[in-house]
Amino acid sequence: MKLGSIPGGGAIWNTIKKEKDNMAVIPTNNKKLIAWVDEIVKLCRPKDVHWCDGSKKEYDDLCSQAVRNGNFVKLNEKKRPGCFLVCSHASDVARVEDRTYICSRKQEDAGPTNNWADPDEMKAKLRGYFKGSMEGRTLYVIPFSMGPLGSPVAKIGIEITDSVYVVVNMCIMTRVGQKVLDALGENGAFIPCLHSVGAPLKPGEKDVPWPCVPDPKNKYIVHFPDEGAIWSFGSGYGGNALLGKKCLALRIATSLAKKEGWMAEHMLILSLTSPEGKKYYICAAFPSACGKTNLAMMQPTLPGWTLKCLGDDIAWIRIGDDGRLYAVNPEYGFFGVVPGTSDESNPNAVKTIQSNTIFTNVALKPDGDVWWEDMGVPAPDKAIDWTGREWTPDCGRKAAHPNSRFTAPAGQCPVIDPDWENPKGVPISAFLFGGRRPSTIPLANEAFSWEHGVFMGSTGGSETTFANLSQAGVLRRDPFAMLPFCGYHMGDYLSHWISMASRTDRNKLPKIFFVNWFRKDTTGKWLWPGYGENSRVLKWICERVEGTGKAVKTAIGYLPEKDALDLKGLDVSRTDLDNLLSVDVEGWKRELADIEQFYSTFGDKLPDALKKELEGLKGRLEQN
Ligand code: O2Y
Ligand code: MN
Repeated sequence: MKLGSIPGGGAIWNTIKKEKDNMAVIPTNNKKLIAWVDEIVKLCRPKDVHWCDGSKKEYDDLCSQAVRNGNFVKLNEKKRPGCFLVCSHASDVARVEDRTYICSRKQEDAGPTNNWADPDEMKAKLRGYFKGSMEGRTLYVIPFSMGPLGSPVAKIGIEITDSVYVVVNMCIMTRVGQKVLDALGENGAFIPCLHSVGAPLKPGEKDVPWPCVPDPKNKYIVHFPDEGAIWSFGSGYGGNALLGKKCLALRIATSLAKKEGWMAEHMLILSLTSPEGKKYYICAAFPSACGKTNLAMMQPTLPGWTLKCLGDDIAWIRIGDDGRLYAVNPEYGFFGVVPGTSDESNPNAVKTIQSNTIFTNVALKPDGDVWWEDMGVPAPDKAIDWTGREWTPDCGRKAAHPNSRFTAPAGQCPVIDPDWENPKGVPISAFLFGGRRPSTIPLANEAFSWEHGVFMGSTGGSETTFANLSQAGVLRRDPFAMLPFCGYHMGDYLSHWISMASRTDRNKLPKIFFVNWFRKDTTGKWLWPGYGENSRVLKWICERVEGTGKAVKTAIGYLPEKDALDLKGLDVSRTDLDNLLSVDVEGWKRELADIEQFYSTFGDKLPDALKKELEGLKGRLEQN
């Protein structure tokens, strides 16, 4: 819904609040919202204002406009119906953790793992950046809901942005439009999310394909957890700009969840149904580059088992009336890494992104379709790479950026679970933690107790690969895969996890497991085939939930007995299985020292329960 041009390049917002010929009324009577939009219009001085109604027509019109302006490329309608390619500026290709701030009133509330600045000083500084930042552009107001509308767990956000790319991506990733304003009503509360690419246009100036602030020092992704607000400036990419995702559904949500007694987690949600028809819901947290989206929609190789997907990135978890934990995916789409997506790694993602998908930073083929590395189909003889240059297979450059993305509606996933929009959520049977660990960590390991499971989650992490950092083989601990996404002190976050056992009947809590698909032998060969074969480990986990799976009690947890995994039809040698399922005592002693060092980061905020778990593990290993 367009509200016409603001006279004088954005001078008086009040004038457009009045009903005029060919000018619509503001589609809400929420006073706080109207006042906030008013304030931002005065600050950013856009040329006009558009309230998003979330309709298909609006989406189509915005995409067509972006094609005409040279921001989007329409893909071949026969090969990828309803799909577009967008290529970003070379300086704007990923989340920027070093420019991400948690501006709590007290610095100690942000903790040692977040950047912090005083909220008033940060606001004053950012006001300077936002002043006039939307000149020559349209200001879009995006009303969105994280979580199914009307669900008691849903949170309403309003994103103001000057980026058409952000609007259409938000329309895929969240529930957008008039229905959200209707749910908000006159007095409802919302989380204000302010975003600008920071590239005002002078009168007559031609726009660039991807407006942003190229200098990384002038990008800011800022959270104000005490008031519940987000301000993002200078980047148009992914987690920096689609503010419902990492900023609201994780950083702001973690701080709300702590106050309100629930959990906002960086977790996929899947369901697994046994051949007998028993259904289990599992939530899993892995650091990036561990195949989370692949696991979320995996095709089990085990006959008779069915896996369905409820979400691939974020889970909001609450205690239900029956005392069990229930998970809801607050998102509405997938924003997945493209390179490596193939029929082998993720056949269901390949089908999901066949239509109505926005591709960012992949290569364009002469036939109007897209291509990326490890797509499982031969490289084209020539293409236009993500930087807009001519590309050939022997040119020495990658055609797609390693962090290139697809944005696709979750409802298009062929294995979407029928309950993925259930407003109550689904009852969780098991939590899985994992990481990319070539040595020491076994294929699967069940915690002795809730506290031991929290210990496992808190010590999770991955060894870096050349793909994600220039230095390979360095272990980065990332508790619960939440280090970049927790909106408060990580030590308090660990205490919050521990506290869940006293908020409900601990026997009703999910069992906790640590898995590691990435174990290698001394020659560097993978010991486990991964992908659909991971269903064999998930089957054992379901059996443990039932109390039937066979396990041996060890110093580090319950490991599957050697014949406990269903390995029918799989060629894994006895030696490899021994390596995958035994305790490497010396490796674990080194692990202990590293965990102790890592835990010192949290100082006196480290919960006693975790100190006790560390001591317990030490004692058990000494007995070996
Ligand atoms: O680089 C970005 O902006 C995307 S980051 C992202 C996107 C989808 C799911 N998870 C992540 C992540 O960094 O965990
Ligand atoms: Mn993620």
